[in-house]
Amino acid sequence: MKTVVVTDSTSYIPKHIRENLNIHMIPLSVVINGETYREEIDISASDFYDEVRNGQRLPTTTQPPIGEFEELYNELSKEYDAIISIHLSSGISGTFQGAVAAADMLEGAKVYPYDSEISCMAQGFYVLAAATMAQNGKNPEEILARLDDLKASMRAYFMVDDLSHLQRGGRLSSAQALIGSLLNIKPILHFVDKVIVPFEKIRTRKKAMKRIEELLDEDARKGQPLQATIIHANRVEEAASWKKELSALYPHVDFTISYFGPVIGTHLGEGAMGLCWTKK
Ligand code: MYR
Repeated sequence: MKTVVVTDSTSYIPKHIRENLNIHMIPLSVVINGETYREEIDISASDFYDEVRNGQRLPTTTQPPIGEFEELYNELSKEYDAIISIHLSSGISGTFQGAVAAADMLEGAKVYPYDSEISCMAQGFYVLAAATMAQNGKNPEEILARLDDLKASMRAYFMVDDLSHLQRGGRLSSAQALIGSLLNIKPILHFVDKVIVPFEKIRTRKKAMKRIEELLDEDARKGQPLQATIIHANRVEEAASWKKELSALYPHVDFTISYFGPVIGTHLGEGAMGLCWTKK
């Protein structure tokens, strides 16, 4: 049984890693001043933040057309028996539904669409695990079981500098009144049942980061080896210094730095910062 892994651009896995692990990527796009850019292909994260910082019109995002899934699945079905297709949460994008629709139409290989129920490098952890297992000849059932196992211990908390991006894009699942009460503070956000909800109201960015550290501490102190990623929206230095601090405190946690690319950055805004972890 030959298995291959597909994901979308919002897992933000660097190209050389995708190539090494034979991960196929379908891009979502951002629309800036009427121009459509496929992220990770036509526009980089830093160019995106530069472009929109001074732009007149705010960007929007689009999911990949179903035809792109069909085309890629058809191509892969010539060589592989099974395709595991891992996508950002179906509660925030129609991308997963696109994968499901294209999978239903495919003849030949069997497609297993997998709803990560999250996005960014947290989703990337699933993709990397699945691709490594596929390369080692594991079958789809074993791979999906491992993904569910990782999902059970996945934690992801993030904060934004300016909540109006999430509000404008309609991706914050809360009553309007609650959103109003959050606008002048730095709430910690997380995913519950595939959608983004406030986790705790915190007044300042520094306190929010400390609180996220406490949440990591609760899991890290159990001693189990963890993999963690700091995700930033154009805050390279702040992310690096947070990583240094956390790595010294938790030597048994494997920390990496990742980023909120153009599509997710459209909804979170520049300056967003997050920390995700799961068992290894
Ligand atoms: C689309 O147009 O289909 C894409 C919509 C993307 C919405 C993104 C909302 C923010 C997600 C934050 C992820 C944080 C992960 C740790």
